[in-house]
Amino acid sequence: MHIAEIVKHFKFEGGYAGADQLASGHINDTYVVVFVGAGGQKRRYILQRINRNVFKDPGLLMDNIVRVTRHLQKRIVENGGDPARETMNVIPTRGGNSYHRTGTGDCWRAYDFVEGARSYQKVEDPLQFYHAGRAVGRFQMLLDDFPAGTLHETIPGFHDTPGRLNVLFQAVEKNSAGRADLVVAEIDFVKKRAADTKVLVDLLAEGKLPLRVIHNDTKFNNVLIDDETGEGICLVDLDTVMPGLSLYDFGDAIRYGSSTAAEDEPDLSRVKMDMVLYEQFCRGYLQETAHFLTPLEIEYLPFSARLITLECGIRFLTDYIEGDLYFKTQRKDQNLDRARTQFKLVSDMENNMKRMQAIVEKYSDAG
Ligand code: GN1
Ligand code: MG
Repeated sequence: MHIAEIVKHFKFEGGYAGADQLASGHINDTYVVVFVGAGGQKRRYILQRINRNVFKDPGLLMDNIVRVTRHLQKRIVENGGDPARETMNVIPTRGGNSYHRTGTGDCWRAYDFVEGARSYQKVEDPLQFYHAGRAVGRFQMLLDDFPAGTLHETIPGFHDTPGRLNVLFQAVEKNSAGRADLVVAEIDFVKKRAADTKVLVDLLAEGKLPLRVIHNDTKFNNVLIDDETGEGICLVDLDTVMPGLSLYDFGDAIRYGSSTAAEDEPDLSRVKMDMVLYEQFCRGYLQETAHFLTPLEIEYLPFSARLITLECGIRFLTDYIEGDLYFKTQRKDQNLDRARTQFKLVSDMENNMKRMQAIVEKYSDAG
C-alpha cells in the first residue's frame, strides 16, 4: 500500500511531502502525513487504516464519529472554546465521504493534526493525570445532551463483561493454540471474580444507570496534552465512541493511567496501583462531572476501575489463549504479560477499595 496514493483521495491542502508511521495503537495503522502549501507552510494530518478484523462496518463507525465530533464542535463553540483544537475533526474525501475504500477493501480516514500538543505513553507528573481526568470528564459533559441510543453499536457487547468471560471459557475449552495449560492460575483468578462481571450490566438492564455517549478507550495515551499549558485538550481515537456507561470511561482511564508500570511490564513487582495518580484523576474528572452524574454512578466509580481492569485482563488472556489474533503483539507472551499486569492491578485495587471510595467522596461533595 502506498500512502502517496491514498492521500490523493482526501481534501488535504498543499502538496504531499511525506509520512511517518506511529507505532503506539494495538488496533489501527496510523500515519502522520505532511503537506506543504504554495508559500512553504507545512500542514499535518492524521491518516489511518481502519482495522477490518475489529471494525466490521467502517461506514457505521465513521457515522458515529462524524455525528459525535459535530456535536462536540457545537458545544465547544457555545462554551467559547476552540473547536479546531478541542475535538478531533474529520477531513472528508474529495468525493465528500467520511472515509475512502480502496479497490482491495481497505478503509482509510483522516483527521486534522492538532499542533502544539502530544500524547504520552505514561503519566510523567501527577498533575498531568488531573488534566487527563478533566479531559475525560469534559468529553462526557459535552455529550450529555446527545441521544446515546441513536449511535451504532460498532462492536456489539464491547463492555459486556459476563459475555467476555464466556468467550474466555470457550477459548479455554477449545484450546486452539495449546496454551490453556500454561495459564491455570490466571484462569482461576478470573473464576473467583466471576460475580463481579455482572454488577454493572445488571444495573444498566434494571434501568438504574443511564446510557450515555462514551469514548470506550480512555487510556492516558489517548488524551492530547497541550505542550504549553499542560492541560488535556481533547480525546483522540474515537473509533469506539458508542452508547455505554460513564463508569467504563472512568474505569479504563484509571486502569491504564494509575499503574506504576507499562501495560505489558513482565516484572510484576513493578506493577502497582498508584493512589496519588488515582486521586489526581478523580479530582479532575469529578470537577467536570459531579454536577450531572447520578449518585449511583458516583458510588460505583471505584468499583468500575476494578471491573474494567479485570475485563481488560480477561480480553488479553483470551487473546493469548487463542494465539494472539486480536491485539497487535511485538513479542512472545506479550498478551500474557498484559493479562498479568491487569490482574495484579485488580488485586491492588481490591486492597485499596476503602481509600478509593473515600477519595471519590471527597471530590464529589465539592462538586
Ligand atoms: C485497544 O486502540 P487501542 O490500542 O488504544 C482496545 C481497547 C483496549 C486497549 C488495551 C477496539 O485500544 O479496548 O482497552 O487496546 N481497542 C479495541 O490497551 O479493542
Ligand atoms: Mg482504540
